[in-house]
Amino acid sequence: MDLWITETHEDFYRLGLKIESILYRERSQYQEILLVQTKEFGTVMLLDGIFQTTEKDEFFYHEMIVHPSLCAHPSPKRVLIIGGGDGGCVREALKHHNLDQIVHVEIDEKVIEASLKYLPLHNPDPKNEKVETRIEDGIAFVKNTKNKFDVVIIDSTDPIGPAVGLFQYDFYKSVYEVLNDDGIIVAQSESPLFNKKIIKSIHESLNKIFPIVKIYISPMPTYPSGLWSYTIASKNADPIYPVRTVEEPTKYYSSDIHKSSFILPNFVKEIFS
Ligand code: AG3
Repeated sequence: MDLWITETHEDFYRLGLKIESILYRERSQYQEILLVQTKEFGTVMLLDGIFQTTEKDEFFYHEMIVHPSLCAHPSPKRVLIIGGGDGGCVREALKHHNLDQIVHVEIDEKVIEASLKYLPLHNPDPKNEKVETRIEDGIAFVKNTKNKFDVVIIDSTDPIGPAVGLFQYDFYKSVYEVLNDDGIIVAQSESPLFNKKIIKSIHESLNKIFPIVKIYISPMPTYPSGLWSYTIASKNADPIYPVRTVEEPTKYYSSDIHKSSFILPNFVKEIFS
């Protein structure tokens, strides 16, 4: 008998992977956490039935949400990562050796626990002393912290439930306040084919706050439509230009990919017209 795990997008699109076993299934205070073993995609994590990460294709997403901001910033030292309890963004950020500190704020402790156990690829060095992990609501954290950051990375789930606030003006405004003068924020911003309204609204909110707002794209096979977007806003440097490189190997990101990911097909440009 074949067993498949699927994510259904609205009522017209379904993504599925054949599974070999269920590794972990638990309802936390916030969501249903499911980790499954698949044949081709390795370990896969879903939250409330939505694909979050797979061992096979996570590098597209994690490299592309992390490196453009860090390579466009002239000298990033302190990074804040909100969400991303699987650890993939932290792993990529640690490839920038000149960072002094990475503060990782995740609301759901159970996601971190399950990922440390079943997704070691995402968490090669969970004890790294540069990383401070906090189990906390990211929105409350940016509102209350006295610390400043050079880059803020929002690795959120889709804008449903507790993540809704991470897509709103008030939150971006608080992020602006915690960013230093050259600060850059980047957020995963959903599918350019299926989520035009969300992308437009993120862009409009950030545009009211930051002088420079851009969108870039990359493939992402296990997210709806297979094409993903990231919205990046900067206080100073134009994020389309890499001014630094990553100190460790990457599978998708390079300086050329950085530049090319900001070159948009017409149907994406039209979202903003
Ligand atoms: N963050 C979730 C991206 C959104 C995926 N959406 C979807 N499949 N409908 C991913 C967490 C990875 N660190």
